[in-house]
Amino acid sequence: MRFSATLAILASLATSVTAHTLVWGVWVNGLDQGDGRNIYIRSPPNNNPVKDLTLDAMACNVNNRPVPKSVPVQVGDELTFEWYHNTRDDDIIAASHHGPIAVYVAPAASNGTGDVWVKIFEDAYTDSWAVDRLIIAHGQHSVIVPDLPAGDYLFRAEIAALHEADSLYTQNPIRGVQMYISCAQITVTSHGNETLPAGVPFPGAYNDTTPGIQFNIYETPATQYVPPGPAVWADSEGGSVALVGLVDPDDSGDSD
Ligand SMILES: *[C@@H]1O[C@H](CO)[C@@H](O)[C@H](O)[C@H]1NC(C)=O
Ligand SMILES: *[C@@H]1O[C@H](CO)[C@@H](O)[C@H](O)[C@H]1NC(C)=O
Ligand SMILES: *[C@@H]1O[C@H](CO)[C@@H](O)[C@H](O)[C@H]1NC(C)=O
Ligand SMILES: [Cu+2]
Repeated sequence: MRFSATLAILASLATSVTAHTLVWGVWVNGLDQGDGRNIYIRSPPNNNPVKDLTLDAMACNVNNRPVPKSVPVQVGDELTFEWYHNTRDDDIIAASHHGPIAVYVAPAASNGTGDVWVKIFEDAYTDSWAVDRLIIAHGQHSVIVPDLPAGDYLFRAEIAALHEADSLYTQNPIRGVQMYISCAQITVTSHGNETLPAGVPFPGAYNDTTPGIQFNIYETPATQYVPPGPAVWADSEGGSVALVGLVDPDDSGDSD
């Protein structure tokens, strides 16, 4: 047991340098919305994780600035994020990077600053880790657009990779949970009737003592894992970690 746990840790170390992930774009109701990088995704310059939980990058990664477009959706639409590793529709993320996936939403006017982030989706472990199923799903996971007032929003997808989360970054900066964060600019064009409640701040919502930040996936049963952050907003409409559409091979050769 101890021996295999050590092997697993070594394996995770061997792959952790390169096998990161980032978002290529989104789909709406199963329709590919095209390459979103630096267009409607506030893309970081590379696929590295955020590990210091106190950084501004906890909101929308390291390159949080307005990008030219915003993807129109209506309340009830299925909005799908598509992650990739180096090239679209590749191995997505290292298989070692087990962990939960969450989606938050905030008004775009906030720029992600303040108590604005409302959790609308969470999937941690159900028979397997959400990330394991993300790999099978070609990097795709979805939310149903909640009943929001018309307007501009940031939809923030978050993967917490736990392969080195037995340590805290503040105690050992070469280890610690790896946060993969991507903000998409989304415009809700229909007129919902709910009011978005107050949310949590990023940075701020997660710290070293937040449940789910320090966790040893090699020794503690995954069923005991509690993902970080607030409860999912009661008026959210759910989502899934599942394939919604196969990438057209003509569009998949693009690398970054
Ligand atoms: C948005 O927030 C980022 C930090 O996450 C900051 O660097 C940037 O200047 C802000 N932009 C605006 C327009 O407030
Ligand atoms: C909001 O309420 C109006 C009036 O009751 C209704 O027509 C509309 O369908 C509602 N919008 C949604 C998204 O439920
Ligand atoms: C850390 O986060 C938890 C919520 O997970 C919060 O209750 C606690 O006050 C935070 N601690 C600090 C020092 O901010
Ligand atoms: Cu990685």
